Amino acid sequence: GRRALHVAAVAEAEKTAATTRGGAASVPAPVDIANKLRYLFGRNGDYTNADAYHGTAWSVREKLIDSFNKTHEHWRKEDPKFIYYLSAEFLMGRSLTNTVYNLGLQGEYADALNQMGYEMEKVADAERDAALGNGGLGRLAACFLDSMATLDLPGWGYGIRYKYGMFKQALKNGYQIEQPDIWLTSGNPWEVRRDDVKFEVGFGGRVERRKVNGKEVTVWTPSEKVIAQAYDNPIPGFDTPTTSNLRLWDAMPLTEFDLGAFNAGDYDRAMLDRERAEAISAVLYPNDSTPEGKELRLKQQYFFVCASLQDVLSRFKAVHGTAFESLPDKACFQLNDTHPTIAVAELMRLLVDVEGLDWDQAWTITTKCLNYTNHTVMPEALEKWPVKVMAKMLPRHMEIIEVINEGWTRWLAGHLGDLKSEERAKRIAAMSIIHENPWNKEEMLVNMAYLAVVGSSAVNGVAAIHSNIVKDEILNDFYQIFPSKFQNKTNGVTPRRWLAWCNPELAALITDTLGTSEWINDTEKLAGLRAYASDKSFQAKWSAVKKAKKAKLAALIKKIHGDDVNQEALFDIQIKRIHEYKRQYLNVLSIIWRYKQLKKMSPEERRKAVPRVCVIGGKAASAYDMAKRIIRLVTAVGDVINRDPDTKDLLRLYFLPDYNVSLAETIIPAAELSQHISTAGTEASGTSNMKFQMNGCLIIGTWDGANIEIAEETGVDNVFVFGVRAEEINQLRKERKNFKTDPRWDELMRDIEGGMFGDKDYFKPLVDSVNNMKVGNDWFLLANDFAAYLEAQEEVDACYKDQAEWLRRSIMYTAGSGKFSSDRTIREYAEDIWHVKPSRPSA
Ligand code: F58
Repeated sequence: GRRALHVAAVAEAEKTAATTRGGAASVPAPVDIANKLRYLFGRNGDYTNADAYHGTAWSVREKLIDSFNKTHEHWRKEDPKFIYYLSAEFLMGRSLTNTVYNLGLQGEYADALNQMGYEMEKVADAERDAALGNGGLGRLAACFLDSMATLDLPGWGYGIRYKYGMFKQALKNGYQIEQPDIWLTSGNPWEVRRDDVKFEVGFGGRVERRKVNGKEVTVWTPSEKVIAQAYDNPIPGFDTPTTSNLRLWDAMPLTEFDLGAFNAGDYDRAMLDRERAEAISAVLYPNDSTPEGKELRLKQQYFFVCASLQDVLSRFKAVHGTAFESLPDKACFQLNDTHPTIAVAELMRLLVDVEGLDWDQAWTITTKCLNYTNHTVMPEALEKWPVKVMAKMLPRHMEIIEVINEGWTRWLAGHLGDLKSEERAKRIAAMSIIHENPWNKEEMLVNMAYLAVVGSSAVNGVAAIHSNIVKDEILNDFYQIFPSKFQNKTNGVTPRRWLAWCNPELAALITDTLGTSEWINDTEKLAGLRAYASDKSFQAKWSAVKKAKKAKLAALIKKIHGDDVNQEALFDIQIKRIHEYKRQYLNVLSIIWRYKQLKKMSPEERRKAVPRVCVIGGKAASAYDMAKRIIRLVTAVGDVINRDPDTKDLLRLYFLPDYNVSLAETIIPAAELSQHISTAGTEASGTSNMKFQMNGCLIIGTWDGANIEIAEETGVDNVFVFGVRAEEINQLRKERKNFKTDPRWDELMRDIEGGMFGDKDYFKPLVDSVNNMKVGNDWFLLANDFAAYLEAQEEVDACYKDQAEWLRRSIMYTAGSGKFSSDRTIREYAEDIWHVKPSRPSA
């Protein structure tokens, strides 16, 4: 069996000494894998796929570290300007496949595993996702790291090494249940603990003024201190010797163990410090777009920002001493949303209190070094911390923010000097970083977005429409004062993970057709596919790849739900966090409508209908009640229609639990239609829309986020666009009470309320949320877009019946996806905001 094969393979491989990318002769991969299993895990043959994964990963790790070391030796010598991407989330997913492909070791390791009797794909499947993020924002950070390394840009990510990442979602009787994500138990081959890189991080305590050598200094004495321990996660670029770094911080107690308390018999107290410290990096907050105002979250934010800034300053000082005026020439920080915004106050504290710079000099440096990206228009997601909480946890930072705000409002008073005093006071109050809680006049809040804008050189949104909303609405007051601070940087995704590696069949076809694989890091070359969009023989090959990917998704559905699905059906997908503004509910309503139409049809009419397999996936924040009801509606509707003998050949609906990066890598290549149907003006950008586009998946969507730019690049007529425009939303919301709903809509509401899918009482709030127009409900305007959506769905069916046209469009999508590589996005950040230049080590 496997064992004999394995022994033979090792013997064979030992005879032929291979060389690897490092250039140095090294042990052949099968031998190395076996050695890793033998000496790290005490195993000797007869491995499971999971064993084979660990052996392979620990072998690949060494090549990665060689590349990492070379890169950093080079950067140390060159001392280029660095970009530090500060983010509370990095949604990395799996690393094995990405690493071997990016390092060009795919063939070598696939062969090695084959010789040993294993298949790379199955082995790779044994890896657990690193799910240190919620959704789009976290995955964007991961794509950015891939592009930064691929473009040889000196840059690191900085974040938190959560012990538990995004919760695992399971279904129980069709309801979401959350399970902890225990991802580190079998060890993590993709990280290196840096025992020499640790920093103290303090909380609470008191602030005093002291005279030192005749100069007044501020001394903060925290009441609680923890250690931030660095873990490095090497990030391999593609087709370059560059391997950069994601440095994540783990929280540890200052003293391992309170021996005094332990000896006195108080074991619990002895453990207390450890628990308190470890709590900081214990778990990722599983909210999307509605952050919880919990103190622990602020603690997490300060924890990683404080450690990261100390780390950067200590490296800066090792080379440049205290010449801090040149810090902005050597370092800049991108704040991924407001989560790391405490960096404004922390950099001021480090420069003024610790390094002794005067305030104005420190402020000039700070504002030159920081930049801020906004990812949301949801007002509830714009972070505000109660002054009380901040003052208790970070007393010195609260003082610093007060001083910043005094300076800012004073400056504003001068700047707005021409206004009448009443108007001026109003404008200043509206822009004050510290302001009253509008819902509770007793409480004062620190507005983190305002602090980020005032403390940064550049502020950007993540798609053209979103950046305009940031300028014209969310931060309009600030835009009027600093118009040139505001920019757009349309998101992108890495074409490595999201096309080349997750869809190697399509990648091979593209490379064959274009006669080059250069499109993998120059996606504009994909435009060359336009010439083949109507070519019959190319369409046939294109369609064969899609079919093969659909078969894989069908197998997954079979594994999860036990059902065989019609692989000739249109595969219709909506995968993303569950949120009212993303309107999965609208999708379900149209599925119910389709079901009802099919039920009414004669057998002959049914023969003409386009069969569909609909898939919905996504997690609901644990406290987001309405989102959980939406999931239950999906599963309940699926339970009815998937079993109905009249319709089950023509329509299916499956909820795929535990949607994550790896699942996306299987689903996206198989998708023929994907849904991006947020209320216009609410989805900042979306990034899965770009991944679907790259994989030749047609889009049904609203005129929102990056959908707009995708339509422009693909040809607007190739996209199923429907619904009201962002400019109309405010007016439509005002007219809500008089809105006359479509009779089909009313019918569906009655169906759900009447118990057509069971669980009447549980669905009641869902019906009320969109159907009580008198009280101004349906905030996300599902009813307004309902008819147009059904019409767009009919266009989809008509188009699918014309396979030549469908395939032409599909090819046009991939051909038009060049703009949405995160390489393009990162190049724009590097040129317009960071002013960081490539620095490539020699091979
Ligand atoms: C997402 N935001 C946007 N937030 O919704 C999406 O349109 C955009 O494409 C993406 O960012 C990247 O720019 C998002 O994912 C979060 O997950 C936050 C996590 C922490 C709490 C607040 C929401």
